Amino acid sequence: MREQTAFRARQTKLLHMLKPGSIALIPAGSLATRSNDTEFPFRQDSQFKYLLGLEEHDALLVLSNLDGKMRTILFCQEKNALAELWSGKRIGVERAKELFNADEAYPHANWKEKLAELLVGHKSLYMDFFSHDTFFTQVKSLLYQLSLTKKRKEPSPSEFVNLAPLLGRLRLIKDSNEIEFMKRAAEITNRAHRGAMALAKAGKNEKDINAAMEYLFQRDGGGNAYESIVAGGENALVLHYIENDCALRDGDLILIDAGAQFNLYASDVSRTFPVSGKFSKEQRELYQLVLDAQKSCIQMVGPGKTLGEIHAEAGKVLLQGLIELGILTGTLEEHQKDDSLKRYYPHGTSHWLGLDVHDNGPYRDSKGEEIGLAPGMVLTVEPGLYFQLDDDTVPSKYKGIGIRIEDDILVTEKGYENLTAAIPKEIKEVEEACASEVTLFC
Ligand SMILES: [Mn+2]
Repeated sequence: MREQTAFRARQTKLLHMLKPGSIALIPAGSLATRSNDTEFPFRQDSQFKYLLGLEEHDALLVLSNLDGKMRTILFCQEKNALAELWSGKRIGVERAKELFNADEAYPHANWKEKLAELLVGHKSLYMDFFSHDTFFTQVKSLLYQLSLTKKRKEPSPSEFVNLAPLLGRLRLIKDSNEIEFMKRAAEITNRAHRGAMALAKAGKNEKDINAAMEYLFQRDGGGNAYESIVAGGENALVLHYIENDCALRDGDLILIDAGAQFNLYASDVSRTFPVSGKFSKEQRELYQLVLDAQKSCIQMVGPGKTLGEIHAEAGKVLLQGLIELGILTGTLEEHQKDDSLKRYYPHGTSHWLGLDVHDNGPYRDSKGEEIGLAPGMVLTVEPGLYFQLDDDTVPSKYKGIGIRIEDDILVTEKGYENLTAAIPKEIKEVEEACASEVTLFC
């Protein structure tokens, strides 16, 4: 029940962000065709999910702020025995109204007629114009029809505002329910990464590890939050490698970027460990450097800090280490100026995390300034180093090595809480986890 209260609280917050005389439309996700008449498993739209816990497609949430009255109006599928026989239970209009404490609820089948009535009287319409194209086209046609009735006394929407930035701002700060879900996702991810460390060895394939992690994600939660990256050896040099089908070799590292979701809330974790269970000297040198950078960045997290400052810290530690290892010559300042690190570290250090693995929160405010961290925000910290095989600036002993270490960090009043701290990352812990046994089916 606590979660229902949270949905209502989020709707109210959003309603207060709308100009008086406004209506906001938030459609549920749609089914996506996989091939011919089969579909991908349904995944609820994140904006809709944030505002309402209904797990169904063919639904629409309407928020109205008119004449000082705030109303929540819900459209969803009607009960239908035959349809439910094929596709599963539906909550039904009456139960949904009650469960989600909506002011009004209507069958989704005739949403267009009812929405045309509801739109009248509102001056502004808020929706996410960059997704739900079909829905947008249908709404546009309703608005056009309404605009033709020029002699009607009440207005129809003639001002259109993008809803996504408003929801993005709200979604930046997680409430206690969301934090709880993200902690559950982190626990599942911990079990899966530990499983992967224990299972990986020469003779196994990336797909064995991928499938084992997928099983653990599904057993304990809601599957993966994104396509897992299980990259042995030089496959780690492809940042978004998802083929996951090569044999694992002794002497190689394996980079795994994989996270579970729980109640659609994502975790996003990378670990890199030796297939043999023991780091070589070169692997250890580079791994320790990435780990030092990651820990130094995490320690910075706290209210007021920015992702830019965190990224700069990662760059500083990595550059300093590369100079010490003799991979780079020259001074730290010179390399900071030339951005020479980009060659070995081409991605950012952090992104927002939440219902979307790259959560849709803004990174800059209306003045173009970087958003400062505040309690309740969740970000990743994921520095890495990647040494391409054909890069002649790299000593050959380091070529082909790719390392990334990533944790999920919650900003708190005093600093931070590392949600994924239980997943081994110190060299000793990682080697111990690699040497341990795992029982998958228990
Ligand atoms: Mn990430």
